[in-house]
Amino acid sequence: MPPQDAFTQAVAPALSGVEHLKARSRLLRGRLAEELAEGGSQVSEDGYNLLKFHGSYEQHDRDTATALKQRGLEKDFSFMVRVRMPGGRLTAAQYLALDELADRHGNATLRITTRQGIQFHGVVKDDLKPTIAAINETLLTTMAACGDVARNVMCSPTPIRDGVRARLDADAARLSAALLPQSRAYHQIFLGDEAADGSDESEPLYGATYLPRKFKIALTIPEDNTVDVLTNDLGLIAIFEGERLVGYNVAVGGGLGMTHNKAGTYPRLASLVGSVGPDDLLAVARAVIGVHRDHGNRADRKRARLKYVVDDMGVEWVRAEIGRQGAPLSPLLPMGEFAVPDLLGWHAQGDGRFWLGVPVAAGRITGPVRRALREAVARFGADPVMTPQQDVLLTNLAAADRAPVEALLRAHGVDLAEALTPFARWALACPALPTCGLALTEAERVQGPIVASIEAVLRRLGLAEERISLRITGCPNGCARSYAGDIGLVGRVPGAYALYLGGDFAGTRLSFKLFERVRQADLAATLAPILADFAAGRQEGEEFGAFCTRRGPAALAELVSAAARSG
Ligand code: SRM
Ligand code: SF4
Repeated sequence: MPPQDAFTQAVAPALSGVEHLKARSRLLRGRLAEELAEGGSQVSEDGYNLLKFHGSYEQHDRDTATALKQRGLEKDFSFMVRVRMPGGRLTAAQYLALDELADRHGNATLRITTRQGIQFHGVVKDDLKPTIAAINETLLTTMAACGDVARNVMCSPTPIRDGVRARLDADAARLSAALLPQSRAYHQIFLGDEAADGSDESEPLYGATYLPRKFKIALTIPEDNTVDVLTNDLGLIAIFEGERLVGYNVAVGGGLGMTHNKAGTYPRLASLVGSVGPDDLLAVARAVIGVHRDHGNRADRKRARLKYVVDDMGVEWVRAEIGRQGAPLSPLLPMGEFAVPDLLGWHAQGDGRFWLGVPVAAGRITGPVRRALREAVARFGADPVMTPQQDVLLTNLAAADRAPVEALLRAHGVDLAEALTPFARWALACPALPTCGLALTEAERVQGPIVASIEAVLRRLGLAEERISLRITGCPNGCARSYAGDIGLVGRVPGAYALYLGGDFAGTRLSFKLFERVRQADLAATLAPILADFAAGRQEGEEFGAFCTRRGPAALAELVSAAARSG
């Protein structure tokens, strides 16, 4: 934190409770070790907030909460545990270990996250330490997977074996390692390192109160914006000439979370502010983190993300401040347009081996899909990569393995990419109910029926092969990046969604809200006249999001009203 004089201290708004907690936590320790050793199924509020920094959230099963309360019983508490794994990469052995852990301590599912992580749900309090210790034994960590720090670093998942991807992978791993907190609290609390008592520790980058809020980084190349780079606090776009890295274009201040009816909270795409050279990656990441650390709002957590600093202080100021923080920016490097490749199905890696992209509905690896993936990874040694589209790529497969891998997946009844319409392939949904404490509506559990109802309209209109992205979230926080796709459904009240349209497939334009509340049962009928107008009146090569933006909200709303009047 910058030094504060008496005047700024007197007029500065009160720090939020979480700021006080971090300050007195002895670098993320608090009473967590004691609380985890005590009985019961929950942790205290302080414990809840500190646990996030170690990669876990206390949750309860919202399906059973009311019935349990009526019977005078405690809610069904458990913990979500999130694995930090830059670029979504796992070895076959790591995947199998995580899969086994899902049975031993979780709810027998693995959940691929929209940031290429893996989550366990349903871990009871007594199992939290053994779960985290077991994850560490696989050489993965949950440290800083959540909390007011730099989270899992996203990276282009495309497993092409060339110098470009090798450099990106190495950069993502380097960034992730360099930005971990230095506190050994995690080792003391979860890994039994008694010597790590904090007496000789400091946090040179974050400081004792860490960041005002979460901080997200994605690294990619323009040809692969599957990571939605501009929705991150810091987007790094590597520019190559052939396989020679020229430098990184730097985008700051992306973020999607907002609160219904809270003015001054909104989604924002990151602003491109300049570039740095090939050796300045860590310096620029530390500098942008420094801007957030020193200037982010520590009084109101709903306005604490870096995006609000960028808007409140202005892009020019932020650019200069990044320089003052140690990473002077050069002008932007020329770059091509963003594109989003389709990674599902079979692809050559470029080294004589192949990957198979397997669709996983809403990222939930469960039932037959889970059994099939486990068997394919165990028998063929495929190293899995988690994608930002919540799918899994089975990589490093030999040509001779292609037919047996496919046969194995089919034998388990897994739908391969070609069995799905583009609409189903590109749909995302956040977990929402029953685990997410913030969910206002369902998301993951209604993805299937919502996709099916809109698919029927697309088929009728001859649009079944059209690439249109659908993103469903159970609240306005935007965990499935609902404001950055063609169609966004944002949970409003139980059974009803705000409808957003007009984002683009490449991730360069946010959508606009067309309707405040549409009942789930009415979604397909509401979209039908708009899709019909698109089918009839689109311009050459125009995508659905671009069409919606060109027509504008008033004209689209009128189409829906006219259809209602006539029908
Ligand atoms: Fe998220 C909070 C799940 C990606 C914005 N998010 C949550 C919590 C932890 C709920 C809570 O605070 O109690 C959710 C846990 C649900 C559960 O049962 O598991 C949750 N977020 C997820 C995941 C699992 C969704 C998914 O479908 O995969 C994603 C985990 C990513 C990871 O591996 O780290 C996830 N969350 C995102 C994204 C997308 C992204 O980063 O690419 C966003 C929008 C981008 C952004 O950060 O603005 C996102 N999550 C939020 C927010 C809003 C933050 C804000 O600035 O207002 C919250 C609420 C909060 O932080 O207070 C939130
Ligand atoms: Fe929960 Fe809302 Fe995020 Fe969905 S978008 S996981 S409901 S916080």
